[in-house]
Amino acid sequence: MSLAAIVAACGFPDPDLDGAVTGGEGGATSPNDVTSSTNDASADAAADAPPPLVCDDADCDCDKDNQKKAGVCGGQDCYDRDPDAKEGQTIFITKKPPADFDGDWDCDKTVTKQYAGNTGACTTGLTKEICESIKGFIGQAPGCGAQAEFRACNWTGSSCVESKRMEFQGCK
Ligand SMILES: [Ca+2]
Ligand SMILES: [Ca+2]
Repeated sequence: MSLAAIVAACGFPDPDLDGAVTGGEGGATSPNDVTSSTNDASADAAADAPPPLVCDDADCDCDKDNQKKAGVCGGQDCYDRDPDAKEGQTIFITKKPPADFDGDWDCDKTVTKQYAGNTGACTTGLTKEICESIKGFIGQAPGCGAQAEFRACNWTGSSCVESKRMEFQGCK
């Protein structure tokens, strides 16, 4: 009897075809690309690094630094979760290494810190050359990516003058 009616009542997929054109005319993003040129001299990208990449074991270059990872892939990249870590890295990296990485950013199997600690004072009577070579942390050298008080000596033409600042320890 009313079987057909029941099937009819239940069986219709809702043909909601009206919503085909959604969202209007391809959202034109504002061309006012405000590339802020506020010259921030203190914009050293240190401190908190982004979390390490999540990688597939089969991916031989997960961080896309153009070096295959060491081990199974036979490459030179000692840490394939961050493109800053690669063989031949020339600069000292001042961000904190991730928990599973020691800061050997150039993959030469040794963590080299950029600056030493217990740096000598900018005393009078130094030559220009020696004065300008004094640069380092005032106390103990902090760990990779950590910050501490830093001293640099500058030659003014006649004397050796100290400048202090907070500085991040670079490593490679
Ligand atoms: Ca890498
Ligand atoms: Ca190294």
